[in-house]
Amino acid sequence: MRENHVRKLWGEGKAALNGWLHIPSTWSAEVMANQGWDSLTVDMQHGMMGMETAIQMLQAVSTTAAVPMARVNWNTPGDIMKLLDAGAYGIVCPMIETREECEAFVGACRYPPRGYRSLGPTRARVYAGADYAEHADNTIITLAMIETQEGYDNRDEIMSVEGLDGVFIGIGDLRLTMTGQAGLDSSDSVIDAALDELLATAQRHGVIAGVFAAGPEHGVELIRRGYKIVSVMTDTNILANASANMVNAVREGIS
Ligand code: 3PY
Ligand code: MG
Repeated sequence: MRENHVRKLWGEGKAALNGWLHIPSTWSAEVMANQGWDSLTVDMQHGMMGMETAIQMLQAVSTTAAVPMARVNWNTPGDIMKLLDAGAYGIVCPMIETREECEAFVGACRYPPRGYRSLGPTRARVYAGADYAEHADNTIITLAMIETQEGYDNRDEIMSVEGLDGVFIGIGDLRLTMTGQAGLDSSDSVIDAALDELLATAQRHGVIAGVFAAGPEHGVELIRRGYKIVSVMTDTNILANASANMVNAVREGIS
């Protein structure tokens, strides 16, 4: 079975730089995939794509070495299994708040006897190899998002679920539920303390911790602190910022 490069990086003690795809386009996914990201996540929760476009974007990403991953829009086993069958090498599941929810998520990603995933890796075995079903449980990455006060309070129970590879912290939702404030503010001391505590809990349970960082400097800082999969901005933000900078540069030049 094709190796999961993100797992390889973790085995070497390194962090993966993960890009985040919101634009419903195989072309923008392919362009992003050619920029050196270790992995790319098709975000079906806040991205603009539906299932068929998401599957085609996974195909576009897998024309490169970037690891194709997906965030589902909720903890729904049918969608998780379809994305895995389509070749997603990792699933990020939002809003995990309890041990039971985490067990249901991880179980959907693992074949019996470890879980209850149905057998039928239609595209996955083309992308990964004929021995996919034999090795999938040890290759596919499961990342449960802790991003609410309740998830935070239940962090120990969530992180001790058998077969969970890691947690992924959604700073936006965590900040909203902890402080009532919207936005990813890297200087928020409540969230900064929570990020330290979540990382320490993950290290105690032997699972990795990932995070959606507020910006490049915050991403660097979190990787230095020990976060092992870090997303910085989305394809939409990157396009908007680069475009605005270019327009402003030309306008300033002619003013
Ligand atoms: C959050 O910040 O809440 C996320 O889910 C990142 O996309
Ligand atoms: Mg979120």
